[in-house]
Amino acid sequence: MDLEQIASEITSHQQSATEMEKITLRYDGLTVEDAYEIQRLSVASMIRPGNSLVGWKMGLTSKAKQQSVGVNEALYGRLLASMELAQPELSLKGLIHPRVEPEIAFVLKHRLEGPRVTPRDVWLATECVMPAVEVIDSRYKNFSFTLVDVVADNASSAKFLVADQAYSPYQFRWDEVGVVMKKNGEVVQTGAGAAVLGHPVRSVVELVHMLHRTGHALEAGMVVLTGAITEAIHVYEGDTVSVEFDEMGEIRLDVRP
Ligand code: OOG
Ligand code: MG
Repeated sequence: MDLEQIASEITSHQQSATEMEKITLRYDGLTVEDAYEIQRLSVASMIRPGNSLVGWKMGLTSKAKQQSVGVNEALYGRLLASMELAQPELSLKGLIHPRVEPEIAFVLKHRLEGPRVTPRDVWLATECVMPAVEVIDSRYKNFSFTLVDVVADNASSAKFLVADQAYSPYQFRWDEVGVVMKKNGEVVQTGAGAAVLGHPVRSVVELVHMLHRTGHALEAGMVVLTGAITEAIHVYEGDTVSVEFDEMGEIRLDVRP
């Protein structure tokens, strides 16, 4: 199978914001390893000066998310500089059917790599922890996919926004941090950090282990989105989403045409 060919097909759908059929309907026998290679090739083709790899995201680390998409395994994706929102405004240009989800982000000060990293290693390597929201946007019709499809599509990565304020890793119990997501003033989702593999630090541990299998590592300065705490909600033009993180204020996102 020509993984390069599949990767360039997916890249073009990501760049033109057009839906596609699941690749698993058209290519038989693709493995999860193939899918990660497709993801690597596709994202590599978008890297250029000014659009570097700035971090990684974990996904499907909570039961709520796994159930809503019908995939029972965690996965990871790559974050490029161009995905980071500079302002709390989301333009629908370049997106298909975006959804917003609350996340906790880790920012690293040291490299992390290897098959036996522990939460302790993660704390030693973490500069700060920050509230964040991710905007996901599957390129597949109806946001419907298998694990192989979604991994190849860079884990539905589209945009992300990290809060202005950073916190010491030790300032809060990140598993006990409560989150309330509102859309146009109405509560639409609630959750707590523990929804993410029991504790968001576990998500970073798992990411390092998964990356090790393909010889990758987390570099100093990188951001890690640890995975949605609640289900993701669809957003449309004119919506305002606010996510309140206990004792850390809120992140607001205005959805524009
Ligand atoms: C896959 C990406 C999931 C998360 O935080 O769980 C994800 C999807 O739901 O489209 O980003
Ligand atoms: Mg996410």
